[in-house]
Amino acid sequence: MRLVQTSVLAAVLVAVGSTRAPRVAAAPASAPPNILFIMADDHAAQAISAYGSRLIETPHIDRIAREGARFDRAFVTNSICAPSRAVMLTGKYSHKNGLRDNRDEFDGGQVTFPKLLQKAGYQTAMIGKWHLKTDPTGFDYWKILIDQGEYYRPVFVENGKQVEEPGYVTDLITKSVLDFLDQRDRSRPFAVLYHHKAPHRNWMPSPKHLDLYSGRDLPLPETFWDDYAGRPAAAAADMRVADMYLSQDMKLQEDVYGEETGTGGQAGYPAGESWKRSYARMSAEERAAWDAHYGPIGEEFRKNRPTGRALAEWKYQRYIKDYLACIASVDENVGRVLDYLDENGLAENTLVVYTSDQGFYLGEHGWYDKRLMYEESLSTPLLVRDPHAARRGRVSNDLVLNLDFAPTFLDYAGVDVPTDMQGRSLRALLEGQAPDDWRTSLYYRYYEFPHGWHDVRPHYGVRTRRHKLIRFGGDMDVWELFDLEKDPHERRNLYTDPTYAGVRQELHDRLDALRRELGDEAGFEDDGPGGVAVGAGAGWFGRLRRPSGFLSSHVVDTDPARVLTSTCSKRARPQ
Ligand SMILES: [Ca+2]
Repeated sequence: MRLVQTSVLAAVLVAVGSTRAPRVAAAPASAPPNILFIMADDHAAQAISAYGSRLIETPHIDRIAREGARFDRAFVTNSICAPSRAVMLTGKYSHKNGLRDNRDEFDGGQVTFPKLLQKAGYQTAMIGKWHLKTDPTGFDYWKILIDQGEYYRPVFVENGKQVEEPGYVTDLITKSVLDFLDQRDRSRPFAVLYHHKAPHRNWMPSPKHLDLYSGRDLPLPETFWDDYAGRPAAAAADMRVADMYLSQDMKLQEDVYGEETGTGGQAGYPAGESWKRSYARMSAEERAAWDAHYGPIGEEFRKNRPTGRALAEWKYQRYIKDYLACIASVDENVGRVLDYLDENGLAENTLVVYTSDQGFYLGEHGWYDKRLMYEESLSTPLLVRDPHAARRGRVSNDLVLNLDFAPTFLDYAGVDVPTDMQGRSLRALLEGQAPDDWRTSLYYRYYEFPHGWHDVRPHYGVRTRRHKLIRFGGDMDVWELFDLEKDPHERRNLYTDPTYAGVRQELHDRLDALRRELGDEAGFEDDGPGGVAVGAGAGWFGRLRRPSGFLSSHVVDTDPARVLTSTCSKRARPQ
């Protein structure tokens, strides 16, 4: 398997190298920097020690902050997987790039930063989680997981061909990145998108990290038992830790848990079946390690079966430990790649970015998942190491967005940023010179409703440095206003508080202005799948496209024999 895979990669690189005339000089002193864009999936800043995590040490990820810069106010424009990725690729909001929620397909015909880098002479690669349904475009080499991908024995699509690889996904994605770097065209700079699946639900750790948190419990977040008073959309969201599946999320076997004790985000989803498929992907050796770890947990659960609050808190411990153990693998693998850059003389001219596609709830407000415009999911970790920056360890408090990534990469590469990109390069901020006209507020919009999962109402809003105004739609019309300085956990909705009347008006004006400037004046009535045109899609993923009108497009199973039936199922996997 490994030999076959390596030879495919080598063939691709040789073919590409022989047909493309490099336009960028390779002289190290003045050459444009290489770009290593590392992204994890659902990795909250609360689980990075550079951000002061009280849950985990992430020494390798921290290195990027220590030797580069940390952004403390980095946010996304639409807090969900595929839309966030589309924003990063295009530098445009969801209503402009056409991918508003996970049901939409990415129009690969549009301008993206990898395409522009490739045109400027970069060798471009996309390795890991892609999740945009249509085939990647703008890459010399791509090797992506199908849909959400699997933690064990994942199936990749490598430049259009399926390859199943034994082992653990985070290690395998890293191995592919190192293979690419080893075999790259050394006459050109590279731009590698190194995108992990982890720590996405259902948080399956590597065998080597299963016991990382055994024998100790982690602190419950202050807002775990939030009553959602004054926030009906929060109360209606189906993403509570208390409702997680005992099978798919907690990894208990059916003979132990008997019946599920919560909706898990979608009542009636056959979580037990899904869990059996994930478990079956492991080798005998991997399964033995898993059984050794989860067997005693299941036995204890069977003996002292918790209920009510105790069950919710038990689920939180199970959830957070597995989530963090997945991050331990990500951190270790980021270290492998940083070491590779060092050992191969590449660190001195490689821009390294570490981020996530959005933040995540680690029990705050009683939740897991993302989507909402509240701080934990609106924000995202962002660490950037510019090897040429004058100062190390810089911390930025400027309001930055995932919208800014594409202009930033282009700026560093010396490529003109298209005028219709809506973000701004972060380069000046990284050099400690925030422009006077840097943004003081940001616009957010979430679309995915009704969807079948999580019941988060569509909403849009504005966040300034201190306040936030949100409007929820769908089957409700509710406004929320928060004072982030006095109420950082966003528990007091001040929208009707007379002392905030002036602030409320200012925020309304700001929101209206942003919607006008950004060209998004559509109301909630225009939401829904199929509302925007998509092109391309004629590639590998195009062949798997669902018939229109289905609730979800998520592939349940990556077994090629079953994949076509699975895409037509309404039973998407937990997302
Ligand atoms: Ca995600």
